[in-house]
Amino acid sequence: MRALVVVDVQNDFCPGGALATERGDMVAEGIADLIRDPAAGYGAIVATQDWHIDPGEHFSGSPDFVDSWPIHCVVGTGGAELHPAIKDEAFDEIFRKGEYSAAYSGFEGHAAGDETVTMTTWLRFRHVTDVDVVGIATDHCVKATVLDALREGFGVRVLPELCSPVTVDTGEQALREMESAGARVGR
Ligand code: VGL
Ligand code: ZN
Repeated sequence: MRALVVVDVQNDFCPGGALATERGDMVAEGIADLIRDPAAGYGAIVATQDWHIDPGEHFSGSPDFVDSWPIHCVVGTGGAELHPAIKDEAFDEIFRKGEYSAAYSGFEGHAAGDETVTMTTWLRFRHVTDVDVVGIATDHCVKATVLDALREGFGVRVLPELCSPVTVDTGEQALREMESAGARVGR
């Protein structure tokens, strides 16, 4: 059984947002098409949200855009909401991460519907063996989520046309890292 994992497709990571990535809107529209495609054949479709309250040094007034960032995805703000193209989709679950410290991987999060449930537990309970990972940012949260999924023993594909990087170079580098770790890049 294969699941689709939609990583951090939130307004702050899209054009007009606090930490915008160039391809954000395109990727959101493409993911919406995939979710609505009955031929895609996913047994489950989940999303993650970067979900900050007071994440310490993850926020900085002088960010380096590697380990520190402008204020983004603050709980209760529009920037933390899912992109309009996907916000009304019926995700089977949403996993939120990063309340009080940086958390790049969706596997560090917990289910919106039950704080005690992690993504690993949730996916295994539903007999998910394989995941397709898409979303934002290729070079940060997508990469971290893919690497954790591999460590947890899932078969992993990352769909690069449905991912948006912070920078093109670090995005390409991240895809190579995911591939060397055992992910398939593309279908
Ligand atoms: C992310 C930077 C800071 C991400 C989250 O979702 O890739 N990037 N927080
Ligand atoms: Zn963040």
